Amino acid sequence: MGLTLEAVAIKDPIGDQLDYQSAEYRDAYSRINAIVIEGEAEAHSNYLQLAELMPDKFTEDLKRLAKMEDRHKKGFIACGKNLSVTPDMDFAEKFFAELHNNFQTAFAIKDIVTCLLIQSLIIECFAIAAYNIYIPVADAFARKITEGVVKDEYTHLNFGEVWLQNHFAESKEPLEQANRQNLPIVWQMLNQVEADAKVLGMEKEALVEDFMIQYGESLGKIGFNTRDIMRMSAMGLAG
Ligand code: Y39
Ligand code: FE
Ligand code: FE
Ligand code: FE
Repeated sequence: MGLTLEAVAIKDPIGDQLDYQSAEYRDAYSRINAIVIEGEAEAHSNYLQLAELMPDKFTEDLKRLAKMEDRHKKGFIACGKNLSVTPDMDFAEKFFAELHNNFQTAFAIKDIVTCLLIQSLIIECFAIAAYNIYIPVADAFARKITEGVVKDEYTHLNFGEVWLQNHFAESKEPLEQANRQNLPIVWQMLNQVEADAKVLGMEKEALVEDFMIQYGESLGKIGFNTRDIMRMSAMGLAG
Protein backbone atom coordinates (compact mmCIF):
# COMPACT_ATOMS: atom_id res chain seq x y z
CA MET A 1 0.00 0.00 0.00
CA GLY A 2 2.63 2.51 1.10
CA LEU A 3 4.82 1.34 -1.73
CA THR A 4 2.12 1.94 -4.32
CA LEU A 5 1.49 5.46 -3.10
CA GLU A 6 5.18 6.28 -3.21
CA ALA A 7 5.50 4.93 -6.73
CA VAL A 8 2.64 7.14 -7.86
CA ALA A 9 4.09 10.18 -6.09
CA ILE A 10 7.52 10.01 -7.72
CA LYS A 11 6.16 9.39 -11.19
CA ASP A 12 5.84 12.79 -12.77
CA PRO A 13 2.74 13.19 -14.97
CA ILE A 14 4.46 15.80 -17.16
CA GLY A 15 7.54 13.62 -17.50
CA ASP A 16 5.40 10.77 -18.77
CA GLN A 17 3.97 12.85 -21.58
CA LEU A 18 7.26 14.18 -22.92
CA ASP A 19 8.50 12.92 -26.26
CA TYR A 20 12.26 13.36 -25.97
CA GLN A 21 12.69 12.63 -29.68
CA SER A 22 10.14 15.13 -30.99
CA ALA A 23 11.40 18.02 -33.11
CA GLU A 24 9.90 20.49 -30.64
CA TYR A 25 11.63 18.93 -27.63
CA ARG A 26 14.99 18.69 -29.36
CA ASP A 27 14.79 22.27 -30.61
CA ALA A 28 14.14 23.58 -27.10
CA TYR A 29 16.84 21.26 -25.76
CA SER A 30 19.40 22.74 -28.17
CA ARG A 31 19.14 26.04 -26.28
CA ILE A 32 18.67 24.82 -22.68
CA ASN A 33 21.45 22.24 -23.07
CA ALA A 34 23.74 24.94 -24.49
CA ILE A 35 22.95 27.26 -21.59
CA VAL A 36 23.89 24.58 -19.09
CA ILE A 37 27.10 23.67 -20.97
CA GLU A 38 28.09 27.35 -21.25
CA GLY A 39 27.13 27.95 -17.60
CA GLU A 40 29.31 25.06 -16.43
CA ALA A 41 32.22 26.25 -18.59
CA GLU A 42 31.94 29.78 -17.19
CA ALA A 43 31.59 28.45 -13.66
CA HIS A 44 34.82 26.49 -14.18
CA SER A 45 36.67 29.62 -15.24
CA ASN A 46 35.00 31.79 -12.57
CA TYR A 47 36.31 29.50 -9.80
CA LEU A 48 39.79 29.57 -11.29
CA GLN A 49 39.65 33.37 -11.34
CA LEU A 50 38.39 33.41 -7.76
CA ALA A 51 41.42 31.28 -6.87
CA GLU A 52 43.59 34.11 -8.18
CA LEU A 53 41.77 36.71 -6.07
CA MET A 54 41.46 34.86 -2.79
CA PRO A 55 44.14 34.03 -0.20
CA ASP A 56 46.26 30.93 -0.82
CA LYS A 57 44.46 28.87 1.78
CA PHE A 58 41.44 28.75 -0.56
CA THR A 59 43.35 27.86 -3.72
CA GLU A 60 43.04 24.11 -3.34
CA ASP A 61 39.32 24.26 -2.58
CA LEU A 62 38.60 26.58 -5.49
CA LYS A 63 40.54 24.46 -7.94
CA ARG A 64 38.56 21.45 -6.76
CA LEU A 65 35.28 23.31 -7.37
CA ALA A 66 36.51 24.36 -10.82
CA LYS A 67 37.30 20.76 -11.66
CA MET A 68 33.79 19.71 -10.64
CA GLU A 69 32.32 22.32 -13.01
CA ASP A 70 34.41 20.93 -15.83
CA ARG A 71 33.07 17.46 -15.09
CA HIS A 72 29.50 18.84 -15.07
CA LYS A 73 30.07 20.37 -18.48
CA LYS A 74 31.19 17.02 -19.87
CA GLY A 75 28.14 15.33 -18.37
CA PHE A 76 25.74 17.78 -20.00
CA ILE A 77 27.52 17.55 -23.34
CA ALA A 78 26.84 13.80 -23.13
CA CYS A 79 23.15 14.52 -22.40
CA GLY A 80 22.86 16.52 -25.62
CA LYS A 81 24.69 13.85 -27.62
CA ASN A 82 22.43 11.20 -26.17
CA LEU A 83 19.42 13.01 -27.69
CA SER A 84 21.34 13.81 -30.92
CA VAL A 85 20.96 17.50 -30.18
CA THR A 86 23.47 20.13 -31.30
CA PRO A 87 23.73 22.77 -28.54
CA ASP A 88 23.25 26.36 -29.72
CA MET A 89 26.37 27.79 -28.11
CA ASP A 90 25.98 31.25 -29.70
CA PHE A 91 22.64 31.61 -27.99
CA ALA A 92 24.12 30.45 -24.68
CA GLU A 93 27.03 32.85 -24.83
CA LYS A 94 24.67 35.77 -25.34
CA PHE A 95 22.42 34.43 -22.59
CA PHE A 96 25.25 34.71 -20.03
CA ALA A 97 26.96 37.81 -21.46
CA GLU A 98 25.69 40.36 -18.97
CA LEU A 99 26.43 38.32 -15.85
CA HIS A 100 29.74 37.30 -17.39
CA ASN A 101 30.70 40.95 -18.01
CA ASN A 102 29.74 41.93 -14.49
CA PHE A 103 31.88 39.12 -13.09
CA GLN A 104 34.84 40.21 -15.22
CA THR A 105 34.44 43.85 -14.17
CA ALA A 106 34.40 42.81 -10.51
CA PHE A 107 37.41 40.55 -11.04
CA ALA A 108 39.36 43.41 -12.62
CA ILE A 109 39.00 45.47 -9.43
CA LYS A 110 39.58 42.41 -7.18
CA ASP A 111 36.05 42.62 -5.81
CA ILE A 112 35.75 39.19 -4.17
CA VAL A 113 32.33 39.92 -2.67
CA THR A 114 30.72 40.67 -6.04
CA CYS A 115 32.43 37.73 -7.72
CA LEU A 116 31.17 35.39 -5.00
CA LEU A 117 27.67 36.86 -5.14
CA ILE A 118 27.48 36.35 -8.91
CA GLN A 119 28.96 32.85 -9.11
CA SER A 120 28.55 31.16 -5.74
CA LEU A 121 25.19 32.60 -4.77
CA ILE A 122 23.20 33.72 -7.81
CA ILE A 123 24.45 31.28 -10.45
CA GLU A 124 24.61 28.32 -8.05
CA CYS A 125 21.07 28.99 -6.78
CA PHE A 126 19.90 29.29 -10.39
CA ALA A 127 21.58 25.97 -11.17
CA ILE A 128 20.14 24.26 -8.09
CA ALA A 129 16.63 25.46 -8.92
CA ALA A 130 16.91 24.49 -12.59
CA TYR A 131 18.43 21.06 -11.92
CA ASN A 132 15.95 20.16 -9.18
CA ILE A 133 13.04 21.11 -11.41
CA TYR A 134 14.59 19.28 -14.38
CA ILE A 135 15.34 15.95 -12.66
CA PRO A 136 11.74 14.63 -12.47
CA VAL A 137 11.06 15.48 -16.14
CA ALA A 138 14.45 14.53 -17.62
CA ASP A 139 15.12 11.51 -19.81
CA ALA A 140 16.63 8.62 -17.85
CA PHE A 141 20.21 9.33 -19.00
CA ALA A 142 20.10 13.06 -18.23
CA ARG A 143 18.32 12.43 -14.93
CA LYS A 144 21.18 10.31 -13.66
CA ILE A 145 23.79 12.88 -14.69
CA THR A 146 21.83 15.79 -13.24
CA GLU A 147 21.28 14.04 -9.91
CA GLY A 148 25.04 13.74 -9.51
CA VAL A 149 25.64 17.33 -10.56
CA VAL A 150 23.11 18.99 -8.27
CA LYS A 151 24.77 17.49 -5.18
CA ASP A 152 28.00 19.28 -6.15
CA GLU A 153 26.19 22.58 -6.67
CA TYR A 154 25.17 22.63 -3.01
CA THR A 155 28.88 22.36 -2.13
CA HIS A 156 29.65 25.34 -4.35
CA LEU A 157 26.85 27.39 -2.83
CA ASN A 158 28.15 26.47 0.62
CA PHE A 159 31.62 27.75 -0.21
CA GLY A 160 30.23 31.22 -0.94
CA GLU A 161 27.90 31.17 2.06
CA VAL A 162 30.66 30.32 4.52
CA TRP A 163 33.08 32.97 3.27
CA LEU A 164 30.43 35.70 3.13
CA GLN A 165 29.13 34.73 6.57
CA ASN A 166 32.66 35.10 7.96
CA HIS A 167 32.98 38.51 6.30
CA PHE A 168 29.41 39.69 6.74
CA ALA A 169 30.08 43.02 8.47
CA GLU A 170 32.19 44.42 5.65
CA SER A 171 30.31 42.55 2.87
CA LYS A 172 26.74 43.56 3.75
CA GLU A 173 26.66 46.84 1.79
CA PRO A 174 28.60 45.58 -1.24
CA LEU A 175 26.39 42.48 -1.33
CA GLU A 176 23.23 44.59 -1.40
CA GLN A 177 24.73 46.70 -4.16
CA ALA A 178 25.84 43.66 -6.20
CA ASN A 179 22.45 42.05 -5.66
CA ARG A 180 20.72 45.17 -6.95
CA GLN A 181 22.88 45.10 -10.06
CA ASN A 182 22.76 41.38 -10.81
CA LEU A 183 19.54 39.81 -9.60
CA PRO A 184 17.33 41.64 -12.15
CA ILE A 185 19.51 40.10 -14.88
CA VAL A 186 18.59 36.62 -13.64
CA TRP A 187 14.87 37.35 -13.90
CA GLN A 188 15.42 38.58 -17.46
CA MET A 189 17.37 35.42 -18.25
CA LEU A 190 14.53 33.33 -16.90
CA ASN A 191 12.05 35.18 -19.12
CA GLN A 192 14.22 34.43 -22.14
CA VAL A 193 14.04 30.66 -21.57
CA GLU A 194 10.53 30.42 -20.18
CA ALA A 195 9.04 28.98 -23.38
CA ASP A 196 11.88 26.48 -23.97
CA ALA A 197 11.84 25.38 -20.33
CA LYS A 198 8.12 24.70 -20.58
CA VAL A 199 8.65 22.43 -23.57
CA LEU A 200 11.02 20.43 -21.35
CA GLY A 201 8.32 20.21 -18.68
CA MET A 202 9.75 22.96 -16.45
CA GLU A 203 7.41 25.73 -15.35
CA LYS A 204 8.77 29.25 -14.81
CA GLU A 205 6.75 29.61 -11.59
CA ALA A 206 8.43 26.52 -10.15
CA LEU A 207 11.88 27.80 -11.16
CA VAL A 208 11.24 31.19 -9.56
CA GLU A 209 9.90 29.58 -6.39
CA ASP A 210 12.83 27.19 -6.05
CA PHE A 211 15.33 29.95 -6.73
CA MET A 212 13.76 32.27 -4.16
CA ILE A 213 13.72 29.58 -1.48
CA GLN A 214 17.35 28.66 -2.10
CA TYR A 215 18.62 32.22 -2.44
CA GLY A 216 16.65 33.45 0.57
CA GLU A 217 17.98 30.60 2.69
CA SER A 218 21.53 31.48 1.65
CA LEU A 219 21.11 35.16 2.44
CA GLY A 220 19.78 34.14 5.84
CA LYS A 221 22.79 31.90 6.54
CA ILE A 222 25.12 34.73 5.57
CA GLY A 223 23.46 37.05 8.10
CA PHE A 224 20.67 39.03 6.44
CA ASN A 225 17.39 39.38 8.31
CA THR A 226 13.99 38.42 6.93
CA ARG A 227 13.21 41.94 5.85
CA ASP A 228 16.50 42.28 3.93
CA ILE A 229 15.92 38.87 2.34
CA MET A 230 12.43 39.75 1.09
CA ARG A 231 13.62 43.02 -0.36
CA MET A 232 16.77 41.58 -1.92
CA SER A 233 15.37 38.40 -3.44
CA ALA A 234 12.49 40.16 -5.21
CA MET A 235 14.84 42.78 -6.71
CA GLY A 236 13.92 43.27 -10.36
CA LEU A 237 11.27 40.55 -10.31
CA ALA A 238 8.46 42.04 -12.35
CA GLY A 239 5.07 40.34 -12.68
O1 Y39 B 1 27.70 26.48 -10.95
C1 Y39 B 1 27.19 25.95 -11.92
O2 Y39 B 1 27.45 24.82 -12.23
C2 Y39 B 1 26.26 26.77 -12.74
C3 Y39 B 1 26.80 27.00 -13.98
C4 Y39 B 1 25.57 26.27 -13.90
C5 Y39 B 1 24.54 27.14 -14.44
C6 Y39 B 1 23.39 26.45 -14.90
C7 Y39 B 1 22.39 27.47 -15.35
C8 Y39 B 1 21.12 26.81 -15.46
C9 Y39 B 1 20.11 27.69 -16.07
C10 Y39 B 1 19.15 26.84 -16.79
C11 Y39 B 1 17.89 27.56 -17.07
C12 Y39 B 1 16.88 26.56 -17.43
C13 Y39 B 1 15.53 27.06 -17.36
FE1 FE C 1 28.17 22.95 -12.04
FE1 FE D 1 26.64 25.31 -10.11
FE1 FE E 1 28.60 25.07 -9.42
